[in-house]
This record gives sequence, structure tokens and C-alpha cells, in this order.
Amino acid sequence: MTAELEALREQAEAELGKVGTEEELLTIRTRYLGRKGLLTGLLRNIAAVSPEARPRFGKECNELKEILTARIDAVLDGMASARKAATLLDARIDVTLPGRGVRRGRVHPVIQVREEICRIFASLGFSVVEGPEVELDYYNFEALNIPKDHPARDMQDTFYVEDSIVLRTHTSPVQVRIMEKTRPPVRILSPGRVYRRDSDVSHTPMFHQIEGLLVDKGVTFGDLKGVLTAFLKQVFGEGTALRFRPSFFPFTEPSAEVDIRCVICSGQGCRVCKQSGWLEILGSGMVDPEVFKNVGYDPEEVSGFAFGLGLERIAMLKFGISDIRLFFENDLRFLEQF
Ligand code: 2U9
Repeated sequence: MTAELEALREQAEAELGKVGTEEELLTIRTRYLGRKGLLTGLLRNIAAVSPEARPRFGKECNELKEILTARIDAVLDGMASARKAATLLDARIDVTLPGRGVRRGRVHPVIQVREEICRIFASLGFSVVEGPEVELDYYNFEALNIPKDHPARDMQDTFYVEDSIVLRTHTSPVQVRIMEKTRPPVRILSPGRVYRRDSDVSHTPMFHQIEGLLVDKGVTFGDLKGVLTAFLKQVFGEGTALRFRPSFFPFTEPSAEVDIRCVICSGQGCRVCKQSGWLEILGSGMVDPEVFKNVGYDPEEVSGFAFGLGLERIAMLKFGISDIRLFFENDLRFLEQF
């Protein structure tokens, strides 16, 4: 190699030996190998070399270019490996540390009660049915014999979507729809969300109901009493005292509300039972003949009973909760207790 090239090589080697950053390295590469670099300049000036020395000079220039390119690439590779090693070291995980625990979810108390009730009625031969929450006025009111001037139909009490479309105020329309499509016998349970314009410690605009319906030949009020007694004793305990109190609903005749002995004071009288010693648990009755006519059943041929209950109310009594709104705040400190 000519002395000139040898000097250039030594100078480059010295600079590469001292290089600290990738940026400096790229600057060196440009200085020697770039379009206006030192080595490129020598090659461009090949005309100044004597014709006989030219081929050797050209060859050596190219050799030096290859040597420097390889050296620079090697230093670049070294820098990239060092960077990768530093990143890995930085992100290292201590596998001996204890893991973060996964918090287990649980079933909402209202849904726990829904599942318990569905299980009890399933064992009595009822099947669970569901239907739309946005419902026609016809199915929610008309077919259930709820008269035009009934307060439930007022804008004050019901959420109207349109003139003849409401958010269902009970799950009874599901049962009307089933009866329209099927012949008796019918044994169904309809759980679901319902909506009423009401809000205080014991009412929320949305709450959950379960309604049941049994229709067959020869069904009596005795069947209603037997089934509801068996059900309530399973939920509140075999020793629970019950009473059937006459009531009125447009869709049942006769109608009865069922009370259980107060679970808080055992009948002594307290704030929860308003000193009466009894708690209202559900409404029930023999299906009104008008309802049967609306779905094409002959009330001379079949009879049936129906009942309805609010799930939040049952859950409040079961778990001793005094404000219904707690169910819907999704505060884990509350929900984790059930
Ligand atoms: C059909 C015919 C009759 C369902 C019934 C009640 C009585 C009742 C309330 C309890 C508390 C609603 O959630 S609540 O406010 N329900 O008192 N429900 S009889 O009667 C029916 C259902 C369907 C076809």
C-alpha cells in the first residue's frame, strides 16, 4: 500500500479506536467514504498518479475502502449489540417476586336471588322465558286488562318511547306473548328488568321482577297457595309463617298478596315491617277470564294462577339492605359482601 494510503488507514483506525457514539461513527464514515470523503477524493484524483502506478493505486484504494467499510460495520454492530444488552438488562423481570393476585368476581346479589328462585320453580316444572324490554302498549297493558284510565298507564308512571310503545312495567307481557303462541298447559317463569317512573330508598326506575304463570284444566286457588307456600318456605326457611291477604290486580281475580312473618323482628314489630310484624313478599291471583279471552284461551275450559315479585325487595330482606340504590352503584365494597 502506498505511504499515502497507509497514512490514511492509520488515521482512520486511530479515529475508530476512539469513537464513542453512533453519531460520531457516522461522521467518520462520511469523512472517509462519503461522496466528498478523503478516500473518494484520492480515487477521483487518480489522473495525478503516473500511468504505470495507476492500476495498483486503484486496486489499493478499493482494498482500503473495503477494509474501512468492514471496520465501520463491525463497530456499528458492536454498538447495536451493546444497546440491545442494555435494554434487556433494563427490562429484566424478577421472576422470584410474588405475582399480582387476580380479583375474583362474584354474582350480583339480585342475580343470586333470581337464580335461586328460578332453580326452585324449575324443580316444580316451570320453564324460564324471556321477552322484549321495549314493549307495545297492547302487551304491557291492554291484553292484561289494564284499563285506559289506570294510573299505571299515565306518563307520570310509565316511560313512553312512542304513543303506543313503552318500557315494560312488568314481565307479564312475556307471558301474554307465550300464551298467544302455545296451547295450555303452560308453566312458565319470566324474570327480567322492568321500568317505572319512581325513585326513592325502596324504588329505582329500573328493577328486576320474576313472574310466574300456570294454566291448565282445573287449576284452583288451592294450587296457588300450595305452590307459593312451598316456594316461600324454600327461600325463607321451612318455619316461615305466611298469610294470604285479599288484594286487587286488573289481571287476576280473585287476587291475594302474600306476606311472611317479619324476618327482622320475628313478628314483634319493627321499622322494616312498619310495626305490623309482616312483610309483603309477592302479589298473586287467579288469571282474570278477560286475559284468557285476549289470548284465545277459553276461560270455561282452563284456569290458572299467576304471581309476581320484585327481586330487589327479596334481596333487601334476605341480606338486610335498607337502601335499594346500593344495588346499582357498583361499589365493590358493597358487592363483595354477598
Ligand atoms: C298474566 C296474567 C297475570 C302477575 C302478577 C302480581 C300479581 C304482582 C307485583 C309484585 C311486586 C309487581 O314487582 S312488583 O311491584 N306483582 O303483585 N303480578 S299477579 O300476573 C299475571 C301475569 C301474567 C298473563
